[in-house]
Amino acid sequence: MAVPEAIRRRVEQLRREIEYHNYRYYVLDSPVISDAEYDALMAELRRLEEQYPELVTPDSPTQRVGAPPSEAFAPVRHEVPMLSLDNAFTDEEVRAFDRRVREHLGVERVDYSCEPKLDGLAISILYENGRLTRAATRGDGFTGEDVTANVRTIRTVPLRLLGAGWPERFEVRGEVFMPIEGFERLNRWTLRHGEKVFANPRNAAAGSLRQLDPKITAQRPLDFYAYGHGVFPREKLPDTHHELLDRFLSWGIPVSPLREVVQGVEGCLRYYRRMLERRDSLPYEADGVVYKVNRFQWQERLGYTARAPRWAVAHKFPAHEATTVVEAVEVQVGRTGILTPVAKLRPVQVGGVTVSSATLHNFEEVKRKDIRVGDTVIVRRAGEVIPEVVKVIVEKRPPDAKPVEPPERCPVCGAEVVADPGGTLIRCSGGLYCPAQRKAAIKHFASRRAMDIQGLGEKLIDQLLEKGLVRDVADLYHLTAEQLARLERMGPKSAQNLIEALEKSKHTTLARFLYALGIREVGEVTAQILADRFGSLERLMEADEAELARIPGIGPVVAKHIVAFFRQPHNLEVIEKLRRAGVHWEAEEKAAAPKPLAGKRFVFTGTLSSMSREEAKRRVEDLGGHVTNSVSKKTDYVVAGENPGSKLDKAKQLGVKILDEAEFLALLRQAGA
Ligand code: D41
Repeated sequence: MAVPEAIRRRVEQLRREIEYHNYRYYVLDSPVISDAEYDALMAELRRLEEQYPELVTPDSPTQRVGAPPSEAFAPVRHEVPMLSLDNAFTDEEVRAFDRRVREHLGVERVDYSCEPKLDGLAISILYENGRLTRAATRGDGFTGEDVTANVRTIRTVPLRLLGAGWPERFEVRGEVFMPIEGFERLNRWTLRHGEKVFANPRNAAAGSLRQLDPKITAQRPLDFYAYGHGVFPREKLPDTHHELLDRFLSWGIPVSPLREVVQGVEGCLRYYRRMLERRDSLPYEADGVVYKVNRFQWQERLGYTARAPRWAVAHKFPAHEATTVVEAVEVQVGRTGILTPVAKLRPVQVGGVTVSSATLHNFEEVKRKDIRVGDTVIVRRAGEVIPEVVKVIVEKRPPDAKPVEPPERCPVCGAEVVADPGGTLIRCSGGLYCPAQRKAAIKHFASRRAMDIQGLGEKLIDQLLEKGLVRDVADLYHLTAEQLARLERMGPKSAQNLIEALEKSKHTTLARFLYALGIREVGEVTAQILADRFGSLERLMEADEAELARIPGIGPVVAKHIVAFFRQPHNLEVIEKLRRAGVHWEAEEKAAAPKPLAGKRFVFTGTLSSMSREEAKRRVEDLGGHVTNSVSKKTDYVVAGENPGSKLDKAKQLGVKILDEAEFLALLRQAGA
């Protein structure tokens, strides 16, 4: 059957596109599409070539393992080719892989060795008589580049092996990668020194390893995990992949601490789900997990296709990056007046979530990345952070793309825009006269951890401000059920509920009240420290900068903001109005009780067997401590119960003190609860 002309043309077009993207990625280190889009192009080409084998040519991108090596480093011919890995994107594809493996071997069940798939670059390291003698990149799988001098600078890669029993001559294969923290530090540095920032840790690792001056590589925070072998005498191999990795470790070669042997495909899929959950708290980027038939004998029976082993597959996580178009840039006014540019995007799926806007952080960032309206951009959503624009694909810029200028006046109230003393930020000078700031202030005041006014949402606040029913937070307490019932989407019942919620919120604590006021830099924990220290609002309002700055955990900047806040006549008026409306808190007796956990920040993860999460939270708070939801460098303790989640990983990563349930109970007892 003749191949339709349209198919012929499409195949040619796919090849040309893929070749171009290979060049952008491998030679220029500057891709213009995301990995997921590249994978999709390759998958389409492979599918068409499978359907019409007569179209396959030796120079098709599907017929080679990677990209050509570049000229700068001496070429190294791999004695054992460095194959690539097949990808699976769905559970179904993984099940099909497992089925093929079992049918080929004629067995019921296979044990797989699983490990995270690090997003770095593959290298092969040769050890001779226990010494590192050569290291090479993967290149096109057959010929790589000699990067020995650079790999020698990676501190975790042993130059001499430990222990005993290693073969006289063998190769370790693994991934060189850059941990996220080091990547961010590196980018802050390159930014300050006016150098090019790296789009992601993978590019940073590749760029660092391919430095012509190893002194530069030595300053880069590179790390390495081994995941396999190249040259290796058959008779010295253990029975399984997992045992080989254990041996590597005993010789001082780092391997992933998350590697695991599982039974059958269901074990693989469970491993995948666990790793996907932990993905965001890992100290490095992982773009999936890899399953390998554990038994070497079985690996040998399965063998290889032209491209990849039949005994291994990479199960990819949803992509972190996608390309889309910037349709507009809006300016948001925050509670403290900071103007933040936000890109409105043509909606796109990123990592399993639809993304339609991305923060641009500040106008300096917009200028640095040269983001214009109409540009095609790569967006990225990693970890728990807000989506970001990584870079512009300048090649796709339409002629009428519009540059983004920082506004000279606040887009909401028209007040003059002033530069923040820090430099990068700009701020609306309208203060509480700016409706946007007023709205944000009211929203903050009503929020759950502040005055906790249930039912007072953003839409309602909009209406109250528009109709002039509320100008400041104190006006909330003068609203009547009749006024509320007349608003859109409100009936007599919800109006009455809101009045009751307002009434209930009047009874609060000094810490919550201070937090609700929205003083700059005074978050929940600082508010608690102030409440504990001063016991009353009056005492706090009398304190001067020096006294405040002496308090542990406060500092001079916060002290300045507190004093400035209480000097504003408008703020004093609002506070007075709030108290007249009946806002009150437990007085000083309780504040005077001892607070042995004052200022300490706790995070809970997992289930406690002796008490509920609420109970634990209350007991910590009664002792002056504070409970937050996410782990940061400021966290003092992470309490881990049964089945802890990713917060535990994060705590380990940041070196935060971890308490098990018994230790937590001991701490409470010691503190006198
Ligand atoms: O973490 C990785 N990126 C990783 C890559 C891994 N954990 N295991 C891998 N295993 C292999 C085989 C099965 C061929 C030994 C790999 C790769 N290959 C690989 N990385 C780049 C190309 C191939």
